[in-house]
Amino acid sequence: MQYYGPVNFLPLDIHAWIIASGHEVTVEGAMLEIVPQNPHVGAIISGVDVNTIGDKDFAEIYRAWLDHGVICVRGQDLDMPGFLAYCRHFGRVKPHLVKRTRDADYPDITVMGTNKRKPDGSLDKSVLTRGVGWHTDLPWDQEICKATQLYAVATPSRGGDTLFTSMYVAWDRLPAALKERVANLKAEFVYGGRKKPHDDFLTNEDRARPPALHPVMRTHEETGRTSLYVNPFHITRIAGLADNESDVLIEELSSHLVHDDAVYRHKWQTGDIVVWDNRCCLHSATGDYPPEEDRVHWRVTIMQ
Ligand SMILES: O=C(O)CCC(=O)C(=O)O
Ligand SMILES: [Fe+2]
Repeated sequence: MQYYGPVNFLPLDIHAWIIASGHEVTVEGAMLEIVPQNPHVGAIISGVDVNTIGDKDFAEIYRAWLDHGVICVRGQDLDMPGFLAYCRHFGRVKPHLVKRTRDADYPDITVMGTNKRKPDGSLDKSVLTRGVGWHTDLPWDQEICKATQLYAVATPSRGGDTLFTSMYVAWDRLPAALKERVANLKAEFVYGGRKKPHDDFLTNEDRARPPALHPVMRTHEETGRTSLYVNPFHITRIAGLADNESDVLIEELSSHLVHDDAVYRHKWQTGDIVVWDNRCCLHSATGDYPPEEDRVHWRVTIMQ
């Protein structure tokens, strides 16, 4: 059987029948299928090869990304130049502050999950737990980091998922008094925050960087929506408050960040490209995969 038209416009029962009957579906024209994973955050996209993507398909992907905050484009076969070319559709790429995990030939790409063993053979936990804990990427940079894009090169047999949540939801559900209190406040961020996890990824010079200051309530440059911009991982203090007051407010805000019904858990498949919007989403690696198995991603940072 051949069906000529977009798969996602098929009535559900016909679609199910085509899949169940094992008939090949030939589709001409728009082939993108966008399947939301949660009412607030996350969508999975299939039916596109990003190596040869045209403007129309990219515009649809970009729109879906703004709408869902996080999208996964499934089943991609990329080399590093191809991945970078696709990333540049989203914006300007910037090499990550952590130099020791940059790829030697393509320093705009960070390679995550390799070199898990120290010279003495013991496990380097900082590699396994990189990204564990709710955070946005690069809030410690003065420039706003628009997006992070990960390409799955190797996926473990179990564990190693990534969690995402919406900071639009966190803002919308914040008690009115708290909204009013933080509306004009700014937060200070440094790499690793107060607890300094993963500090050993940095050079001394990087450790000495001054904190970056960003508004706690932010308006998204493209969607116009309001979100909460704090994370317990990288924040050091709320500017202008006494230490104790700042700590209490950080704790209070942190307790309002994650709502279970607004969490998307991404289960990786090799060939997935996942891109998230750091302006309105938090993410956390789960880090719970067998350490003897490979979980490798190429990672690119995209600035506003
Ligand atoms: O490995 C992951 O699941 C996410 C790691 C992370 O936080 C990042 O790449 O920014
Ligand atoms: Fe991250």
